[in-house]
Amino acid sequence: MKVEIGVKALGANERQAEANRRRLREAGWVAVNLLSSPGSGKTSLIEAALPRLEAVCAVAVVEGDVETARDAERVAAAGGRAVQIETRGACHLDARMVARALDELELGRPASGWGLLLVENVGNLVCPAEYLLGEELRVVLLSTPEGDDKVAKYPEVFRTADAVVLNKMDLAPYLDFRVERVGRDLAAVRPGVPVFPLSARSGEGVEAWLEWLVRNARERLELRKSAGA
Ligand SMILES: Nc1nc2c(ncn2[C@@H]2O[C@H](COP(=O)(O)OP(=O)(O)OP(=O)(O)O)[C@@H](O)[C@H]2O)c(=O)[nH]1
Ligand SMILES: [Mg+2]
Repeated sequence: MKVEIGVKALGANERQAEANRRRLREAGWVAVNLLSSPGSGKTSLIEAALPRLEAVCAVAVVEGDVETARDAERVAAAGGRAVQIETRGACHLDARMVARALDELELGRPASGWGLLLVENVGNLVCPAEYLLGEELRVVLLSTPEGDDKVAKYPEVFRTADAVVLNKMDLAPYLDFRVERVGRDLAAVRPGVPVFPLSARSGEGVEAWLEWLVRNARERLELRKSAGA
């Protein structure tokens, strides 16, 4: 019985996620789900990316946290447009929460032709993996202080990643984080996934990730347009 209820809830979430995706696509927006443990640097990466992205397309941000609007405030202070979802205990965002955030954002068709919606999930390497939000792309972050064994220990979230960011590379000289070990573990759970070592703090490596993000987001949008989906 428990299992059935769980399957039903996930089914309802998938339908809402598909509705979110359609709604976004019709307005010319592509959503990117950013997932990681608490403190890996999701908000820092958004802050670093904002000025560069805004030169290319429209950008809006949905912030997910258990409590506080601090991340949305950080994004707003960096000049971004952001809404905060407080899950009040839930360890992940779901598609309904994102639908409400979309109501609040009232995203219209951007003057630049298209827009990127960056969705920062609740910091957690397990629960968010199962819940589609309406995203076209998933980016999973892992930061050097967390250790290089996390892909092997928490494979599920990495199995769904379109790209993996290795953040806080500026700290790597002080830690025993082996990029090769992460690469080996990723080859087992998500062969071929692109990996971007970078530092949101220094900015080193951020450009390469942004180039990938913009190219892939545009491709997804074009693909769906031509498929009429
Ligand atoms: N040295 C270093 N510190 C970083 C880097 N990126 C983020 N930090 C620091 O790591 C801490 C957490 O960063 P956040 O961006 O808040 O992390 P987050 O993933 O958004 O955290 P939650 O929203 O709580 O899940 C902050 O003190 C950042 O300044 C980096 O590239 N290098
Ligand atoms: Mg954050």
